[in-house]
Amino acid sequence: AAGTKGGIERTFIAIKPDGVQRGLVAEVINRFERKGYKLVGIKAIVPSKELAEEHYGDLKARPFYKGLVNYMTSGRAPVIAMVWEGPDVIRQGRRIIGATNPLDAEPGSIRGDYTISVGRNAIHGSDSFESATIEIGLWFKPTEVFDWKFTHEEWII
Ligand code: 3AN
Repeated sequence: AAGTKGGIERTFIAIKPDGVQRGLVAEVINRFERKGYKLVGIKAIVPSKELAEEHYGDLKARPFYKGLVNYMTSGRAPVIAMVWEGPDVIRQGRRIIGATNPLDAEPGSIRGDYTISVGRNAIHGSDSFESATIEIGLWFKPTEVFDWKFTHEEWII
């Protein structure tokens, strides 16, 4: 399950091939981890055309759709697909990432700090509870997402 709406949520965050090529993997993980969110799933994957098309299904009519799918599936670099968990992580994740167009993204956000092009904006984050649920199910098998506790949630035995 993607989590409970309004409480502990899960969201799908993906470092796209340009973000991987830019060497931003550790930087992205650090920003979510230092905030206090929990990494419950992670893998490198070159998505199939089917997966990329389904993931971006709502953008099918847009002129950049075909180029977007080609770039996600090119294999020039993999996508780093992640599931992050924690309070309000869907909305907070979007804030950490910044606006879709990097030229509108606030300094301090990932896109605001590292990117300049809307077509190469380094990272994806689910924009709602509904899309988080769908996207986690698309990119991850249930056995690839883990329940675990921080030491501050549970004593070490
Ligand atoms: P977000 O990624 O912030 O949720 P969406 O869902 O509107 O934004 O767009 C998905 C992806 O499509 C963007 N991350 C970007 O890579 C690409 N994209 C969006 N708008 C454009 C555009 N005008 N030109 C090229 N690519 C775009």
